Amino acid sequence: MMVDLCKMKNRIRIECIQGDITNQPDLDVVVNAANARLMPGGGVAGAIHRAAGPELAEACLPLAPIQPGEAVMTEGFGLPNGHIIHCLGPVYGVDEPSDALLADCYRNAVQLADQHGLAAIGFPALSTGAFGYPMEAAARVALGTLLAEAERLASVRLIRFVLFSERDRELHQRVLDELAARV
Ligand code: AR6
Repeated sequence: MMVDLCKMKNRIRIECIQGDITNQPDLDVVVNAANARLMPGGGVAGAIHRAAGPELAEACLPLAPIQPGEAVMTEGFGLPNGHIIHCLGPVYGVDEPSDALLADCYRNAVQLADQHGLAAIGFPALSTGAFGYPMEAAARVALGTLLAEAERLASVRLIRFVLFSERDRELHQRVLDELAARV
């Protein structure tokens, strides 16, 4: 049932689904779990560059390198979305403080989307793959940051977490339910 899958905050819907970040055609922008050079890699970055095509790497060249916590935007090229926001998450236990840097990613990405007048944004679980961030700790930082940020957004109306496994989706939904009940 729809109402079980989302939380409304300041008329913003936050939802957690299981799926592939490269296959979300109803979103204006998807977020890439990038590397500092903004080049193709494994995981999300590999999938996004494959789906977007080689023009994406060309468009990224003048924007790189980026720092942990930073977010930059390109167009979507072959992706079904108009835009891609590239975030460099912290390498867990290396880029410190990891929680503040991960929060910066989510805050900077959603603000960038809002500044460009976009309404619907999709996030993967940044830093939880190759960069080693424990999933539940990352979910608490991500969802806590976005719930706090929701008050300040003017154009963003939908925030979708796209988790690769059903287990990760359930974990994010549980954390979202818990955090949203407190605010
Ligand atoms: N859609 C949604 N989620 C996905 C997808 C997908 N298509 N593919 C993987 N995930 P990662 P990071 C999940 O490693 O930890 C790259 O090589 C995955 O299960 O993509 O920020 C870059 O080049 C995990 O939970 O991102 C960087 O060097 C989450 O997305 C580095 O990895 C993030 O996994 C970035 O590492």
